[in-house]
Amino acid sequence: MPSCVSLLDQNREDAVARLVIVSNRVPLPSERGPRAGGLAVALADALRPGTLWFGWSGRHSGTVTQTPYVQSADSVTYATIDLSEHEYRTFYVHFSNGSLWPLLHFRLGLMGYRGEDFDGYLAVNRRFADALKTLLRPDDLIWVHDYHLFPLAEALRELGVANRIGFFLHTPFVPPALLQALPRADHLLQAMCAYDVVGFHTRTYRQAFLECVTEMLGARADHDGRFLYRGRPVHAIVDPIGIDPDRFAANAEDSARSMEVRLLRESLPGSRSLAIGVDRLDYSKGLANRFEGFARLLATRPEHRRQVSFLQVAARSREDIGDYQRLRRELDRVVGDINGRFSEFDWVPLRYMTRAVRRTTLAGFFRAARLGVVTPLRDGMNLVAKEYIAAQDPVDPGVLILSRFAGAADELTEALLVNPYDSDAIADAMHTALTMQPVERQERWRALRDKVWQNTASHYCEVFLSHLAADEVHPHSRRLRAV
Ligand code: ADQ
Repeated sequence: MPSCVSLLDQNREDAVARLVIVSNRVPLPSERGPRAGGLAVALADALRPGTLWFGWSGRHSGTVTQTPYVQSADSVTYATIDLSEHEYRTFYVHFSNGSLWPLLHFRLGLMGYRGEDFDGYLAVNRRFADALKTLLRPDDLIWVHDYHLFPLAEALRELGVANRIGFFLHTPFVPPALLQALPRADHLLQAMCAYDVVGFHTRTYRQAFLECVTEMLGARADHDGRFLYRGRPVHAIVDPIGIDPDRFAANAEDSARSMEVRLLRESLPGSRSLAIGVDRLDYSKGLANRFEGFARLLATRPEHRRQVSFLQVAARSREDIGDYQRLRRELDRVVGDINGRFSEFDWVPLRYMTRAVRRTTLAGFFRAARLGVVTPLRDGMNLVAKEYIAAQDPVDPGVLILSRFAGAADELTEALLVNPYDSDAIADAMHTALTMQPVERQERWRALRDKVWQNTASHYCEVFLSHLAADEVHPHSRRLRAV
């Protein structure tokens, strides 16, 4: 499979186009330790030498400078800027994570909105554009990631940047009835039309975007997701993200011999099975509902008591945000209730850790688990589902329980699909998984394995960049109805 960079070489006749990745947070090489976050993980798998990665450093303070701070590692250049305290609050805490994140996960009840935060969001996008422009070359291909940066292309275009700019949304996209609940949503939607390519994980999200574009902006797309807005062609594509399954599978096999995995196995005496959940600590991940489902299993099918232990690894995230602090307190309470109710002196049903774990160790944990429980209430894709499949032992694979509201459910149809709001359904799926015969486990796993090895991180990258590099003079653009 060609790397991102070699692919760019093939598609550009003139010169080697440099790839410029822009995301809110930049995973700086100087930051050690495990990362919990799908974007960082997926792009790290696909990153190649020569790339420039630009974004926020993660620092926020009273004094900020406009000149990006530049560092390099493994032939990749990382350029970052700091945010002021005010920018951090308005752009990151309030608008990106207090308005857009809940909205895009269908949680209108959690969506806050203040005009000053929206203004702060636009201002930071303009500042990103100003700083990035100083680093750009005319033939760079610019690939922007996620909801923090919807207006970045518009800000770059205002500065005269004519490069090809693509955008990929890692969350779901919502239909017009929901999007319109956000004040000034039409401004955001118009800004998205300043990109040349706009990518989504699933057909459903792309369809929702195109419906918004039609209903709110009056533009009509062709069957391939192409439309014209104010004279500019835009191409909405479907490009499901994946992982590097070979590497993850190798990690899982290696780490099966590690101290951590040995200790984990030793903590499961006799025939006791392990169920595992691994998530960022986020209300979209449905952790309380998942734990209720496990409690229903223990309550309604007592034969599983002492026979299964649930390990939940929930890396703390966005701790400055009130909704996340409340979630943490709620989960502490739910876990305490369940363990108080069902524990025996030599068995604790639910083990709950709120920190990140090294990826290699996680891979070994996944391999040791008979059940992978991935039940978000909404999720753009969910890479943990794919990692769990990649980590399994082909001879004795475990069973994936997957929310039908994760983007991954579109592909991974041989998993046990559940409604994550239904604790009885989760309990039933756990029972089915715990009693499933090896032949059925193998059949399901083989089908899932093929899919995980098909849509990998490099394939995702290759598809997106081939559209970004090659769409330029697509014949369809000329036939589209102008708006
Ligand atoms: P996330 O919401 O961060 O990503 P996800 O896709 O599950 O969700 O990726 C999480 C990544 O972080 C996985 O690689 C996982 O192994 C790792 N991780 C999670 N918890 C961890 C822990 N405790 N310790 C160590 N590592 C941990 C967003 C969207 C998703 C979308 C991705 C990629 O919300 O829907 O799949 O981007 O597009």
